[in-house]
Amino acid sequence: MRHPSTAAIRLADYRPADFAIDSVELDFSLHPTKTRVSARLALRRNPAGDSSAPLVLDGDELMLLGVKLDGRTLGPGEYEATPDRFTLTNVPDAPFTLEIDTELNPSGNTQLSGLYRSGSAYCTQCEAEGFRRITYFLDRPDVLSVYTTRIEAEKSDAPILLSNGNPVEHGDVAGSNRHYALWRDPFPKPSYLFALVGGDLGVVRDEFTTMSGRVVELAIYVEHGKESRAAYAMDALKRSMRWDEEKFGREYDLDVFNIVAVSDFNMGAMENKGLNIFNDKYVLASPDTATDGDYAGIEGVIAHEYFHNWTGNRITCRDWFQLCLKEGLTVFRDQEFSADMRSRAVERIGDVRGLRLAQFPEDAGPLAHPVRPDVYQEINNFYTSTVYEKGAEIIRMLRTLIGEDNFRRGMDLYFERFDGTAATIEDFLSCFAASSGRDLTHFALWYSQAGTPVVTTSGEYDSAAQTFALKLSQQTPPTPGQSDKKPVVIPLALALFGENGQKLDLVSEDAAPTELARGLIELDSAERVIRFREIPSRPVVSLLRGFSAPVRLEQAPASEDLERLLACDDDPFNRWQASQSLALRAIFGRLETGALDARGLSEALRLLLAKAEDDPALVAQALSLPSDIDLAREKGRDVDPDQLFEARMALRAEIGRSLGSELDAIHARFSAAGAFTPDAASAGRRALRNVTLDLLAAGDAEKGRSLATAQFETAGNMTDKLAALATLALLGGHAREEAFAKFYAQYAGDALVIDKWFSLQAMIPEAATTQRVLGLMTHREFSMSNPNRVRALIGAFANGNLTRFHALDGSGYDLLTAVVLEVDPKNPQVSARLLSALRSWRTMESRRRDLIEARLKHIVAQENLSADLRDIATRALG
Ligand code: B3K
Ligand code: ZN
Repeated sequence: MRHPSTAAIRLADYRPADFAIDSVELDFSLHPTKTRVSARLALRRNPAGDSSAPLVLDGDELMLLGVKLDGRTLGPGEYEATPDRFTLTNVPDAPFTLEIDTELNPSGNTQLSGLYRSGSAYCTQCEAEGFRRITYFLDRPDVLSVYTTRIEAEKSDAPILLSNGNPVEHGDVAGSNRHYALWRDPFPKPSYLFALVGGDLGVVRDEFTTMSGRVVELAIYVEHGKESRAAYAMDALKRSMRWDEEKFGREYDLDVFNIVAVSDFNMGAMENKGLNIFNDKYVLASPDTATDGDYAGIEGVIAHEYFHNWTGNRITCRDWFQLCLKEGLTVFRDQEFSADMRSRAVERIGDVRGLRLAQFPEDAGPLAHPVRPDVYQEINNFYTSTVYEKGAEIIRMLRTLIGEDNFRRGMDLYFERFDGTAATIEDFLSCFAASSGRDLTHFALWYSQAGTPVVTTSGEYDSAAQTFALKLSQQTPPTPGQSDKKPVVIPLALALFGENGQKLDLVSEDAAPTELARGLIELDSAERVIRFREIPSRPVVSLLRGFSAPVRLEQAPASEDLERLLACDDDPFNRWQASQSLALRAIFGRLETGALDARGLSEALRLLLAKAEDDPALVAQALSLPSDIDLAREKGRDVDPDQLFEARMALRAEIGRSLGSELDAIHARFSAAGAFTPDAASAGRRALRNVTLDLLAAGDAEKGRSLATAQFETAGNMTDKLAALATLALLGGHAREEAFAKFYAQYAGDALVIDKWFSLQAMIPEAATTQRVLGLMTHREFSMSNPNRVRALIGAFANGNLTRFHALDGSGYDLLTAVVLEVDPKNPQVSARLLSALRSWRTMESRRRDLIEARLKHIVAQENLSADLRDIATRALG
């Protein structure tokens, strides 16, 4: 067990390392329980460091076998070594070599950090601080070294031996059943990008010719028998490589690019130089086993990890506070890639849905932190949607503010100036200040100030003067450690529409000509009023178009205005937003008055359905009503999930009933024909058909049951099959149980598909579900040691089933608490992540709040909690 660190790490305390490690030679002799690692480090004092400091290397649960300094074995008195630290006080002045031998037990490594086993394969995960679980090292991102890695293993056990960089040689070890492979990575890199894989794996190969004509050999390694499921990932990889050349001028730099899919992985994937290691969920897909969502996820994650080669690897982070330097930027890049590959509007809607679902609640609760935090206890807890998704929104705002050309020139400058270095947010911003000539000092506040700004707007029309005064104000609520907030720079994309839906020219003396010409208002103070002239009638305001800033918009447009926007706005994002705002209005209206008025929404959706062929995916998004999580977030306080659920179901049923015949027609007309293809257009048609099925079933359960059962039986792909099963899951009864049984019988043993089966059951909004989940925890395909299984069953229950998780008898909280405490000694990253399902507990109504508080206190009172879990539980209590 890792020792809970006591001291907080602060950005303000950063100082350069006292030593540089120019090269690292690693020699691994793989064995399930006794792997030997010899590390040979070429060290010298760092001129920027403290010239009298001892050499202190990081370790974590290490077992030292021996150490040599410049070839001489050191005696016990000449150094100090504990499992988590190696100290050498008498350091030579001249550059020196340290050889360190350690022994590891990969099979016993259940944290999945460092060198561990997934099935029979050996693999590594070193970000953020896993390399110190392999050997003693300056395990920090600003120590860049050139790595050479030799791996030796039993031939039959691990015929495949991979590491970073290019293959140098391989061969048999004379007089044994063993063989070896030698890899060399010429690009200096931090230790967190080190990777090694050994195992008996199947492979899919391809090649890519770069823009300068170099041929790169590509390979994706998967479990034997799953090779055909890697075809889509390979295709996505090649498209990513081409896109990065075309959009950012970035060419790949090694002779090979390898991807390995493993089934035990703490997160999605890892961008190790030249050897990406993936959760197999983000590699494996076939029409029978993967949904359209899975395909999109694979495309996005393959691209994300590939793009890290430049934004993360060639330019890395000076320290972990700068994590968003690589993550926010790379998310932005993968979002843009997906937008180019698919529908830009639908991609944007999906990204904003995700931001609001995960990041907004984080920013509004006790775990809120700036995109660049200034203090942490456990860095693993800062791989958050704030760092990733809000980090990406900052980049997007930057591009919006300075324009595409300046943005691209700023990126070019960034690569030119900082290639091969470990950089900071200041370094990054300086490039855009230079390319655009704009002072970005105020803009930089987005990185250091936490919380979601609230933008409040109101408008006043003066018919006599033909003017429209738009009043804008901003305010950011306090967050932990930051009570006083300053105004930030908010780019607000704006259009005004006239009576007949025509876009009005923006004429005003209160805004800069460029703001008016671009339809982009910059709100950088607490308040601003802009009086528009020559407005012939009261306009309809379309604000925050394309979601131009990660803010909450408080405005109270008349319902007719929203209906008009839904019909005529030329910004597809705001068309969709209007549908969601109307739905929220209907639901909250019902909560307040008991009556449901969904006429306006129904009529607007009816018009959309009539034009469904134009953009099925977008119409599907408009028909996807807000979830319970959306409602809880919008309510913000005294949340009672039962009430929200009831009102939401009432709206679904009403829409299903009133649009019955239109929905029926769409469901019939969009039925799948021909072979499955995963492209966005086909996926959009399936999405529309499946959301109509869901609404039809909400309006008429009997009809829904028969349509869903038929679709379940005949579906030719996983998207349609799973959508039918999800509909049946909500409808209940015998048909549901039969379908779950059939689904299991068909896919038993196919772990990624069985995860979907676990999740759907965990999300059934019925009282019996908690028992069902407890039962499934003993299912033979469930395992507390596999992160995907735990997330599929327990994560889905805690995050996707608000009524049952928040049951008033506390049974949902008890279930989560028990699982978190069971998982923690094995895998702290997973337990800490699971517990963050409780991060919005203060917004619950008082009875639930008390129940949760008691569980959090119970957790904090345990001895031997991991640092990860203790940090989350303590901060959650606040
Ligand atoms: N950089 C990794 C995340 C590592 C998480 C370590 N706890 C994956 C990614 O963002 O691409
Ligand atoms: Zn990343």
